[in-house]
Amino acid sequence: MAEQNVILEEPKVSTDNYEVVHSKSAVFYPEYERKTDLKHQTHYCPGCGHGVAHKLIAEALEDLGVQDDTILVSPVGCSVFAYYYFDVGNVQVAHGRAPAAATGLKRACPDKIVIAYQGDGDLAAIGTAEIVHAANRGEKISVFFVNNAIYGMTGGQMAPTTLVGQRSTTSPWGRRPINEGFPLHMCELLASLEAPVYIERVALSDNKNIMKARRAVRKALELQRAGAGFTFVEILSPCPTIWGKDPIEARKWVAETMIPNFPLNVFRDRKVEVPNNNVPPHKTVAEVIGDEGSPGRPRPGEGAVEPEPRRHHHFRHLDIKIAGFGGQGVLLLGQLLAEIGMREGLEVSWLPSYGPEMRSGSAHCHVCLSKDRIGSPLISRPNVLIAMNEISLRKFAAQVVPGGTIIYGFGQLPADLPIPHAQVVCIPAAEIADKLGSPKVANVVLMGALLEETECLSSATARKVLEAKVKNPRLLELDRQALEAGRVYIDHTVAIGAVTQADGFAQ
Ligand SMILES: Cc1ncc(C[n+]2csc(CCOP(=O)(O)OP(=O)(O)O)c2C)c(N)n1
Ligand code: SF4
Repeated sequence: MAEQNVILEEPKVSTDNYEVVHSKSAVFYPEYERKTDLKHQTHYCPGCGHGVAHKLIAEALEDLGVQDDTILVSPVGCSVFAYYYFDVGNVQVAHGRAPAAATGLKRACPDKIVIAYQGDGDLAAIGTAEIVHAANRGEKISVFFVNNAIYGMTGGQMAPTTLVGQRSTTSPWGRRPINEGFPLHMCELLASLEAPVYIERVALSDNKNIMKARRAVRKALELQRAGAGFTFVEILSPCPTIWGKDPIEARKWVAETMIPNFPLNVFRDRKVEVPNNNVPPHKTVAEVIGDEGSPGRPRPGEGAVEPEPRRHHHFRHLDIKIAGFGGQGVLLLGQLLAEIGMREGLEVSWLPSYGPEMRSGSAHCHVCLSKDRIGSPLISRPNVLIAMNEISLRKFAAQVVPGGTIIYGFGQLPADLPIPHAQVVCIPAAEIADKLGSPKVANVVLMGALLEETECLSSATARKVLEAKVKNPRLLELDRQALEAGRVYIDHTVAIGAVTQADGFAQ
C-alpha cells in the first residue's frame, strides 16, 4: 500500500489497517496522563510482570462489575504509578504501609473493594509488620503481592525474597544464608495465621500459569465482594531489566528457578461461612468501662455506675493541649478530662507524647472533646493550652487558635513573652498545691481552673471521676480541695478577661 512508505511525523496508533483482537480493559484509563508523549504506554519495562498483573486485576474488576466500588492502594516500588493506569479510587502510600492504609480504608468504607498492591521489597522488608498484622486481624482486603525476588525500582538490591545464591547489587557473591539469611516465604508465613481466608501463590511464567494467576486474582476479589476476610495472592513475576535477561529468558527463569524455590500452591481456602464481625458494639465505651469495672469502679454485682446526666456543652469540638515535665501529672490530667467528657456523653480522645525519661523529660498530651466523631486525635491548633512550665508555654503558645485560652501554671507570664492572640490566665498551681499539702495535685488545681474558666465540663462530673480513680482517701480529699482551689482562684483572684498582661491579670 502506498501509505506504507509515508513517514508520519508523530506516530499515531491507528486501527485503519489491522483488526484489533486485544482490547484494553475499561478499568484502565483510556489515556495515561503520566507523560504527555506516552499516553498509550505504561512506564514498565518490556516483559515486566507488573503489566501482566495489572491486566489480570483490571479484567477481574471489570468482570465483577466493581470498578466504581474499588479503591487501589499502590506502594512504593516500580508499581508506584499504578494510579496513573487504574481508573478506580486510588491512594498511593508510604513504603510498606499499604496493608495499614487499606485497613483504614476498608473499615471506613466496608462496602468498597480495597486492594493493596505491593512488591516484595515493599511487603516483605519494610512492610513486614503491616502485612503480618493485617493478615492476623483478618482485614477484609485483597493483597496482590508481586514477588520478583529483587528491589526493581531502586536498581537491584537484595530483597527478602532473593534466592539463595542469587546475585544482587547488595549480595554480589550471591545470597548467602550465613550472612543474609534465607528467603522469606510470605504465603507459608501468613498461612500459619488463623484469620486469612484465602492464600495462593501463582506465577507469570507461561500462559497456563498466567491463566491460573487470573483465576486466583479473580477469586480473591470475589471473596472480598462476598464479605469474606483477608485474601492474599503472591504472584511470581519476571523483572527482565534487573535480572539482566530478555523477556523470554526472564519468564523461563520464573518457571525454572523461582517456582522450585517458591512452590505454587493454594495455602488457604476457607470454605467456612465467614461470621459478620462488623456489627458495631452495643454499648458505649463509658458503659463498658462501667460494666467491667476499672480501678475504683464497681464490678458487676457491686452496684451500677450512675449514668451522668446529659449536659449541655457550649462547644461542638474542643481541642486541649496539656504540656509540662514528666512527673507533673500532665498525662493524667488529660486522661481525667477525657473520662469526664466521656461520662458526659461526648466523643473523646487522648493522645500522649513523651520522651524516654519518665521524670523531668518533656511530656504533653492532646485531648479532644467533641459532639461528633473524632477524625484524628492529633491536635496542631489547640483551643486551649494548659502549660505547666515555661518551656511548654514558649513552645506551644503560638499554636493556640486566635481567641483561644492559655492556662499557665505560674503567677505571671515571662516578661518577654507577649501573647496577643489568646486569653491568658496565670495561676500559681504549684504554690496552691503546696499550700494544700502536696505538690502532686497541681495538675488538679489546673483542672479546676480550666473547668471554671472555660465551663467545658462540669465540676460535679470531675469530682465523680476523681472518686472513681483515686483510691487513697487522703489523696482524694486533697484532689477535691485542689479542684475547688483552682475554681476559686479563677473566680476570686484572676479577673475574667485578663488578656495579655505579663502578670495574667486584667488592667
Ligand atoms: C522509607 C523508604 N525506604 C526506602 C525507599 C527506597 N525504595 C524505593 S522502592 C524500594 C524497593 C522496591 O522493591 P519492591 O517492593 O520489590 O518493588 P519492585 O520495584 O521490585 O516492583 C525501596 C527500598 C523508599 N522509597 N522509602
Ligand atoms: S525494573 Fe523490573 S520490576 Fe521494575 S519495571 Fe522494570 S522489569 Fe518491572
